[in-house]
Amino acid sequence: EFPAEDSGYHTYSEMLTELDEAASWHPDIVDRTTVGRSAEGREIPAVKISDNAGVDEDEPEVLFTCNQHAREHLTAEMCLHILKRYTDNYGSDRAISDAVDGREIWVVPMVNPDGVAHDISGSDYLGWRRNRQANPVDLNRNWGHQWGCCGGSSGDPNSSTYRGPEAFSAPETASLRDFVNSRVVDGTQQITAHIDFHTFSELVLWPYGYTTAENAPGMTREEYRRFADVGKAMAATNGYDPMQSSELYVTDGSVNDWMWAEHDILSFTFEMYPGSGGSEGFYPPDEVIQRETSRNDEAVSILLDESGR
Ligand code: 0X9
Ligand code: CA
Ligand code: CA
Ligand code: CA
Ligand code: ZN
Repeated sequence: EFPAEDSGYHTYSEMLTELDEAASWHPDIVDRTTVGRSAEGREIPAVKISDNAGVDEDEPEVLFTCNQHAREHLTAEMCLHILKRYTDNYGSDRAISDAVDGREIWVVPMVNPDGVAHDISGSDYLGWRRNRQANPVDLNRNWGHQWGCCGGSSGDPNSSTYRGPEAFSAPETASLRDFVNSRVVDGTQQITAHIDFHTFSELVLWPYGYTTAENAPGMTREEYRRFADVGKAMAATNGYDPMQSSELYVTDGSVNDWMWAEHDILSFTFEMYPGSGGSEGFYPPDEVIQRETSRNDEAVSILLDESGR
C-alpha cells in the first residue's frame, strides 16, 4: 500500500483494475493482453489501443513501457495517463481519434510489479530499484545488446545496478523481449517507436548508452541525427533536457540499446519529474501526478507521428 497521503498512486492491483475497466468501457479500442510473468509470478499486463483493437491491422505500432525500476512510481501513472488520454477522448477529440485509428499503441504500465509491491510493503518507502528474484537484477542492465560490455553495470549481486549472470536472466526482461520479438510479422518488426519511462531528472535520452560515440555499429550519422532531431523536438514540448544517454553516464544492457540494435525501434528513455536537483527525488507527492503526466502529452503525440515515418 502507498501511504495515505500518496493514495493517488496505483498499486499493482489498482493498476490491473484500471486496465480491466478501460477494456470493458472501450471494448472496440482496448484489448487487454499480457506480456508474461514476473519472478514472483505476477502477471505483467499490457493493453493495446487501436480501432479494431482485437485485430492485428497493418498500422505502425508504438510501445510505451513503465516502471522497470520499482521506486519510480510516477512512471506507472504516466502509462495509465496515456491509456486514459487515448481512450476517454476517442470520438470527441479529432487528433486523438486519428492517432488511435492510425496506430496500434501498446502500453505496459508495470514491467517490474514485484519490485513495486516490495517498495511499498513497509511503513515507509524502501527505495527499491531492482526486481525480486534471488540475487535481484537491475532490469535496465539486463538487456542483450552489448550486455555487461563497458563498465556501465555491475557484476556484484549486491549492487543496485547488478546486471545478472547473463543477458535476459530476469523473467521480466525475457518476457518483454519475447513480446517485442513476437511483433515481427512476415520478417518486419511492427513496432517502430518506443519510450521507456523513468524518474527522475527531466531528460529525454537516446541510444547508444554503452558508448559515448555518436556513431557505432548499427547507428549511422543519419540515424543518430534522427534520434537527436526527434528527441529535441519532444524535449522542446516538455522542457526536459535532450541528450544521448551515455552523455549522462554510460550504461550497458539498457532497454533502448537493445530495441534499436535488434529491431531498429526509435527507442527513448524519458526521465520524468523532478529535475536533477529536485528534493522530492523518486517520491514526489501524488498531487503532481496530473501535471507531470500531462506534461508529456505533446511529446507522446510527436512520437506517434514519427512512428509512421
Ligand atoms: O540508469 C538508468 O537505468 C536510468 N536512470 S535511472 O535513474 N531511472 O535509473 C537511465 C538510463 C538511460 N541510459 C543511460 N544513461 N545510458
Ligand atoms: Ca497527497
Ligand atoms: Ca487498428
Ligand atoms: Ca499490426
Ligand atoms: Zn529508472
